[in-house]
Amino acid sequence: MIGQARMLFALLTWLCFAGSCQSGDSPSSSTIPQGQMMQEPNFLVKSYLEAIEAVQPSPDMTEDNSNMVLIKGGGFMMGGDNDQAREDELPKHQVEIGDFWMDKTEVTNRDFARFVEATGYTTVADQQIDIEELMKQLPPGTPRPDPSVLEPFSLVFSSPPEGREGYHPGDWWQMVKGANWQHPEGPGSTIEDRLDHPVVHISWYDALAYCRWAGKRLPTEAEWEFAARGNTADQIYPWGNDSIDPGRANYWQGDFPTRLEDQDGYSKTAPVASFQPNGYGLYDMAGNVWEWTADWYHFHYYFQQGDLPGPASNPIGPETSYDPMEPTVPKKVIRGGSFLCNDSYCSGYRVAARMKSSPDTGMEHTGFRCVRDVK
Ligand SMILES: [Ca+2]
Ligand SMILES: [Ca+2]
Repeated sequence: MIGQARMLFALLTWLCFAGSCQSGDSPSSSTIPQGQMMQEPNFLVKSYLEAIEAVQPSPDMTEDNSNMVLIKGGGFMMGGDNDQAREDELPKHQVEIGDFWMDKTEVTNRDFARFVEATGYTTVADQQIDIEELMKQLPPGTPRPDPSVLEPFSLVFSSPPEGREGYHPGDWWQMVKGANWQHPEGPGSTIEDRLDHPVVHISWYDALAYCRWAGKRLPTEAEWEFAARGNTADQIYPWGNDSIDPGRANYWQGDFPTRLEDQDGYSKTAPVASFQPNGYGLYDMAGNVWEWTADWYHFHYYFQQGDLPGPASNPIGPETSYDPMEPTVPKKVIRGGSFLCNDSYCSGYRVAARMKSSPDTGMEHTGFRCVRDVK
């Protein structure tokens, strides 16, 4: 199964490498705000954008701020606060943010089920790739892939055996056919007892579609960090500078990725708002699931921002994406860490910590929350 999935990845990566989803800077769709979409999407991305366009905003949702917090804007220093800061979190630089509303919690399975029921939306992880369309995109003579390669799948965490050195993400991410938001661990698993948990296996496009239905949008990376800081300055976590402990957030205790001690009571997702909120009343800004932001990820973005003569005002991220670890794959920024983070591995629950993921990728530890402009 892994080999088949890798073949599919190779095909899709070729599409990107051939220029169909990387390079350029003009938006291809009114759905995607300026700066958030690259030109000439491939046939898969076009279909995702069309599905978003087809979503009609819900009149009930667009007037409802009941699960949201009004964040009063201001200036802040964006970027790493301690010696765990990685190169892409530096330099720390001035940013000014306007007022906005933000969801108090990550979007839950219950929320997402309402959206799917109202709109009939199908997530990326649920979709079968059209082999005829795929073949049209590939160079003449490309061998026709086995149809089983194109069956829907998503990435599910599984601890590798203990006792080895040098684990790699490929050792703990399994490509599971039939894994999606309704079946987080694959066929046979269910969300029936997890309706108040964050929805997972959500691609960036799926998150955008939900936000559109709710009359909201995804936060920019700067808005997300401003909100996570909870009206404090230069502190490492949403709660301040005290080290993380199992009473603070849903994260990984033990040795990642092989030994989970589970002191916080949750081996995977927790119900949203199971831990104390930050100073703005926002829950799970550290841990539980990673959260999509609107912005492209670029390794050097903060260097550019640090060179500006004054504060960046409501920045919307770079116009292109660059991850030196996978230079041919455009990625969006995700924030806040997940139930898989601990200090020895990613410390993603720091308010300044940045991570990235391909916008068409659903994973078991990634969800989102939305924001809304102040009228
Ligand atoms: Ca946990
Ligand atoms: Ca979170």
